[in-house]
Amino acid sequence: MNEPTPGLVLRARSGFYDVETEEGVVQAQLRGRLKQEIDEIAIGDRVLVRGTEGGKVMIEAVQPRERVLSRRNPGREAQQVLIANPDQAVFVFACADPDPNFRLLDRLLVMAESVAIPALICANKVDLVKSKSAKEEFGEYSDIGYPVLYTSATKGTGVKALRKRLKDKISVFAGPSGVGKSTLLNAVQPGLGLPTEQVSDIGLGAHTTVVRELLPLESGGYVADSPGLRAFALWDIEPEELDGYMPDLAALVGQCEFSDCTHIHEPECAVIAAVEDGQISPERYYSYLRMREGDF
Ligand SMILES: Nc1nc2c(ncn2[C@@H]2O[C@H](COP(=O)(O)OP(=O)(O)OP(=O)(O)O)[C@@H](O)[C@H]2O)c(=O)[nH]1
Ligand SMILES: [Mg+2]
Ligand SMILES: [Zn+2]
Repeated sequence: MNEPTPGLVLRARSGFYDVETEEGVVQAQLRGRLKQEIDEIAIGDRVLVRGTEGGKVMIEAVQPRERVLSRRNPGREAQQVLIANPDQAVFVFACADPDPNFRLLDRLLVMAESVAIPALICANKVDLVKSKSAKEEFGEYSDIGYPVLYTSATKGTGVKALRKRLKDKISVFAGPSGVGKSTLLNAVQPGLGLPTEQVSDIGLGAHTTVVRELLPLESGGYVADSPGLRAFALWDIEPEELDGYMPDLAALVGQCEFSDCTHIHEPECAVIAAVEDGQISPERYYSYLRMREGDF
């Protein structure tokens, strides 16, 4: 590895990085000079590495990021990059046990839209409910234009379709604790050996690492499991921008009487009219109102 070699950062911990290259995974350090130029390297970063005479492997350059998922770092001004260059977010919710929290799903979808990360919804644990009722609950999101997969990680339902969706992409899994994210990933790739039924750190201290590593998939692509992503920690959205990040509302705002319409009380509001005639679901509108009021 005497020439600069391209690689992908799979893991980052205290100054050492596992970088996947065509010669395998190497452990690399950041060059001193680079350390001053960039604050941190995140999983998903594409880098150039090169071996030194001393036998170390150094990261020599970091490619510009296409997109990032970051969160506000509590107590600090800076954003913490959770994952660089994700191709999609997979939001996993259970059809039951725990019951789906659509307010949280709506917040996660808005967050993904705001950073231009395509979202895929997984309605897991379909084995616990009637398939008709699962479709009634989650089908609304297909109508809005989001792909929805109905899966059972324990029965194997929909796992093949999910595997196909993950192929050759960097995907980050998120959703409440206990919905089956880790079980699903283990089903997608037996042997991954992700611990399940862990006590999640959702709601606990602000310093828990949310996304730890990128796991290579045999069929191509990478996944990052996460122990409960808290939407509010990722929030960086102005109230006036919100309607633009909800596709069902965004399609209509041009028809509101006032260009600065809040869609809360104005006359001749196309959004309110659409809620009244059933074109926009009351649930989604309720999510909008809650987010608009800053309630996360
Ligand atoms: N019935 C049923 N149970 C499931 C399914 N998927 C997962 N489970 C169970 O749900 C529980 C939680 O699964 P996990 O995979 O640990 O959930 P998680 O989303 O990774 O949870 P955190 O890591 O805490 O965020 C386990 O007991 C699983 O066996 C499913 O499709 N159907
Ligand atoms: Mg888990
Ligand atoms: Zn309006």
